[in-house]
Amino acid sequence: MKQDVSSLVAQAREGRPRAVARLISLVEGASPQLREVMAALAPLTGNAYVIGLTGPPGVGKSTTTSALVGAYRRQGRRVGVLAVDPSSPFSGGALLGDRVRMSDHASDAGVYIRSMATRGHLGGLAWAAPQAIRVLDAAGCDVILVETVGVGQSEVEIAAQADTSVVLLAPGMGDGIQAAKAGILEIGDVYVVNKADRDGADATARELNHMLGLGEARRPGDWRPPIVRTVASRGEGIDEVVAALEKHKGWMDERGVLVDRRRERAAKEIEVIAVTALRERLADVHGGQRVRVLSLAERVLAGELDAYAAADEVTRALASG
Ligand SMILES: Nc1nc2c(ncn2[C@@H]2O[C@H](COP(=O)(O)OP(=O)(O)OP(=O)(O)O)[C@@H](O)[C@H]2O)c(=O)[nH]1
Ligand SMILES: [Mg+2]
Repeated sequence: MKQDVSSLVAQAREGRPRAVARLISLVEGASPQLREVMAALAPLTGNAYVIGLTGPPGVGKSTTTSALVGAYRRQGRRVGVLAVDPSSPFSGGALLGDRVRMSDHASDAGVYIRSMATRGHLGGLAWAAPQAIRVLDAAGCDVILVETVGVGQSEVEIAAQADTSVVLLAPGMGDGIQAAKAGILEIGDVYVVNKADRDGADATARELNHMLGLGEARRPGDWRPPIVRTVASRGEGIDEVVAALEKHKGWMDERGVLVDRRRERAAKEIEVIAVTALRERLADVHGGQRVRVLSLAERVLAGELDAYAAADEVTRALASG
């Protein structure tokens, strides 16, 4: 259904949850109106502080997110929550539990909560998440918390879209080595050892501290990710997490890192969109490009042309429209 984008955007600006929901649906479903939506949102974005939370299943991300929402609401800030599940083709289902954990905030007009799954076609969630973040940003959220389930490559990619990445671990999850394998030791700006009420939290924090130190070649003034212990289910340590986030934000502002990160992210986003568009043109079975590729393939098979030279012809043709 065609929607009046400018009126939706105006309503989202006023904080109307239904307008925000519609805009995110347009984004998630890769609607043909996406371009119009993004063009309308562009001048309204760039104000929100985006915090990513990632970590193994069940570690306490949603509980921590919910506690952080409470902390930021007490500061009077408007908060957006985006729960993304790269492994699920369905929006909602797997995240039902999160809704329950977030239900404390369900009636708060200063909080907007949304879950997303891998629906949109182009580049999946890694591509859709930043657009949804923009919607929440334009809608006036001061802080946006992005919870990503799991610690695989796509989660790491989504985490990279945050201004500050929080990596959560809990005792007894075979921590260190697994964390290193998943690449999350590179992306954390703040580490949280949750479930500190359980045995082994100290050992986990020690191991993490050791592993973080191993790759260390820091210069004076570089950021050293702090490790914060929490019992999220009781709200313990949450103020310390907020303090660590503020400190990281301050450090980024001071050193120009925030601007650098955002520029880098925008550059990646442009690349993904451009490459996706090119790939679609290349794969268009009815169009000339497919025919061209097949005829080049014949010549490669016949030994008349090497694959690199053939690829050069394709990129030249795509570039010239
Ligand atoms: N003992 C203890 N349990 C906790 C703590 N924090 C969360 N839990 C419990 O751990 C379970 C999982 O918490 P969630 O917040 O749903 O974890 P999650 O990381 O969001 O889980 P997924 O989204 O499924 O990956 C729930 O039963 C929580 O109540 C804690 O600090 N201590
Ligand atoms: Mg969760």
